[in-house]
Amino acid sequence: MKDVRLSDGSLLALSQRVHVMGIVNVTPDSFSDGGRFFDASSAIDHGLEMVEEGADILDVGAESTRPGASPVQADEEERRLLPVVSVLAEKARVPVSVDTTKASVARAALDAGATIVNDITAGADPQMFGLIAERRVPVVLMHMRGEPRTMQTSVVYSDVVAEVRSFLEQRAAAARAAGIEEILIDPGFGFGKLREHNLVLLGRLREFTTLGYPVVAGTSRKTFIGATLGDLPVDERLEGTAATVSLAVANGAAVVRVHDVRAMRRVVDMVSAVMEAKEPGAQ
Ligand code: HH2
Repeated sequence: MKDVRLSDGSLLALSQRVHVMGIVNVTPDSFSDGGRFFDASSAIDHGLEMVEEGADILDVGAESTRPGASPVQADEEERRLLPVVSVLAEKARVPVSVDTTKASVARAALDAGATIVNDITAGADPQMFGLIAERRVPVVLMHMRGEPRTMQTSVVYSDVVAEVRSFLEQRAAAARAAGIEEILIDPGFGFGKLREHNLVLLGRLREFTTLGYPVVAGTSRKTFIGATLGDLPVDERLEGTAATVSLAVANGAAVVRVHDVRAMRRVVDMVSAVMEAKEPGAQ
């Protein structure tokens, strides 16, 4: 696993350990922690607490992407994001990524101190790749079918792993052609995928690592977990999330994007220890 270089020359040491990306939602309608961290100071406190709990990256987002969510205007997104990004960038001791699909919002967040862009549309905004290349920051490219409002309505794949993989390969090539050097890829659990598609993607996550980019897995508290365990509500998906995070790490994920940092840090470290284990005395 190669490390990812940030624009200040520091590294995301993915070769050293699987990174836990803590989710900071500054949205009134987020699917999993809807509105709890909507005001800036609670979002900041929540982010700082996640660093204490072992987060390696904080991912700050202000537009809910849950199925059926409505889009947020750029000025509103910035109004929510920037106060949180600027304080966390100063105080958090870990890199802050901005979860946005808009280049103008990404630019403002980078100016406020974010050092990674997490784009669930993999650069659909025509200005996005140019901005990221110019600022020399890493990007997370995610696969999504359709757009959040409509994504669960037409979900047909003939081979979900091959199709998602080939999309990410193409977007990564486009990002490189635009001059972006540090790229992470993400199959986009829950984004335009049926429950079974998500399960297959998780079971075969290893196949994405052969593209040569670090793989990000964002399964935390998602609907396919609730559905698999008998319609469990979002606040009862911790064990299911732990199972998916374990499998993601066992199948080669370099970064897991999670809400429950304390618990998932332990899950990640436990699975990593097993994967690295050598018999005492063995060569
Ligand atoms: N999932 C969500 C948002 N951003 N980014 C990446 N790279 N991968 C993901 O799987 C991913 C993502 C949705 O989760 P959440 O942020 O909890 O909810 P909401 O979109 O309602 O804010």
